[in-house]
Amino acid sequence: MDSGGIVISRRGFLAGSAALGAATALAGCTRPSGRIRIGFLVKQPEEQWFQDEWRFAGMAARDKGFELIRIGAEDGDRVLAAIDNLYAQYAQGFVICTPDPKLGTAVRLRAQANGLKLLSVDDRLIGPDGQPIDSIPYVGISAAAIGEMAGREAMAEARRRGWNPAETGVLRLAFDSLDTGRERTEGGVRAALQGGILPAHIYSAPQRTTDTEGGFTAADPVLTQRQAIRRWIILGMNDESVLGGVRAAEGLGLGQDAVIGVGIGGSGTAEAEFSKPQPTGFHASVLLSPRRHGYDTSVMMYDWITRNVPPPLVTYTTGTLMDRANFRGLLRAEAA
Ligand code: FCA
Repeated sequence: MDSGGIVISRRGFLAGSAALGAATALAGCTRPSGRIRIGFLVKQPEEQWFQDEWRFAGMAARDKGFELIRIGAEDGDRVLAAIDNLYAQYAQGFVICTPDPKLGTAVRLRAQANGLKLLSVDDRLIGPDGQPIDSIPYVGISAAAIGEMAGREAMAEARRRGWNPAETGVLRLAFDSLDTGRERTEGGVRAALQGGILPAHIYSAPQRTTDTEGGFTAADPVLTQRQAIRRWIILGMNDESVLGGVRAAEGLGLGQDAVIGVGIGGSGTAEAEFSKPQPTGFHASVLLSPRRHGYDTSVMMYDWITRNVPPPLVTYTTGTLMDRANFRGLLRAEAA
């Protein structure tokens, strides 16, 4: 790990190289402006959830008067380069949803070497032993409870439709390398089993990516192989994954009346689906709070930097069931 002396000489080096372009821009350790700068790194900047997190972080920046530096970092190299960059831009801390939890130690060391405070959101950073790094504050969803909520709603809808659980299959779009992903879908499966689905009718489809394409590509071969099952519940770690499964089912002739997909997220992906004039197999979602994950995390970081109040080590957030009937009201309330 870098010593304090090395950190100072890094600042001197950076100031020196910047001075080639702008002689007076940076001088030693003084900041070009007195404003607080906070980075917000996300793993999938094109996903609606992360756009929403950034939007709410931007509101916090406006309310508190700090500068927000938004960075999309889709792999480890970019994360580490981004942390160096934040240092070069005189940021004092950052919030991160990592592209890979296994970067935990590297991210922690790089933040420390650059004197940056670090808070992780959504996906928890893990250490070499595979366990969460407890010393890094984390804000994430109550994954198991929210997954169970999705599974319970799917079973309730199956009952409303008069489906026989013994003839219903559950497609679990699985991204088990991510703890929050595994806990969500395992929770969903638990609720399905409690509702009478046969253990032999739980089919896991491993995803390579957690976007709609990843969900589609994982679901398609499993549904193709199991054409004897004509009624499906589709669960996954987020709306995009479940939507991919729903689209794959449609491609095999399994439409709204044969599919009950319940996602997790509730942002633009679910909203677009619920806004269609005809219902699809994407039945419901659990609405998460991008305000709590974007606004509140940024304010926690701001308070840590300006008042030396460290965030709680772990914060779990809840979700609300959202469907075609209530989505407009719920989204209005979240945006207010
Ligand atoms: C993870 C998922 C996102 C979102 C977030 C809360 O990062 O990849 O889709 O569900 O947790």
